[in-house]
Amino acid sequence: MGNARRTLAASAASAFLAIGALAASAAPVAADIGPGPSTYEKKTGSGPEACPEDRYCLYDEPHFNRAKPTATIWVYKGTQRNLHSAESGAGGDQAQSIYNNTDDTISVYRDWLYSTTQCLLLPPFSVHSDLSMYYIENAISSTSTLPALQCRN
Ligand SMILES: [Ca+2]
Repeated sequence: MGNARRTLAASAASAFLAIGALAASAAPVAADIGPGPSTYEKKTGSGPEACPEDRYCLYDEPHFNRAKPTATIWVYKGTQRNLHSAESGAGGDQAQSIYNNTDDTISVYRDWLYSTTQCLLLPPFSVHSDLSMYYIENAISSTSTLPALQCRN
């Protein structure tokens, strides 16, 4: 009898712990302390106005595809560790201009996984209309919004 009651109490306690763990994992903790979800979409168009609010955009051509309005725009949110991957829309080594239409600072890197061989900083709501000025045209391979991964050069 005593044993049965103890077993019951123990399983009740572990059930309580399981519910507690479930509740903790469902809470939106990552949104508060982390970078938030990373997303991408691909479109065609030209001009900074083609870049949606709260996104940063990599344009296939200089000056935001001005001379070629049917060219691609890669539209990103958050950190992209490898722009060459399918999850990032295979936007690596393509961009010739960028518009940061977010209130975050964006770092763009020549190599994937935020390698610091060459890194270019985009403050909130800033542009680089011709990346050849920095010799990084058609060469960007990762991006980050994380302060810990910001450009150090
Ligand atoms: Ca290009």
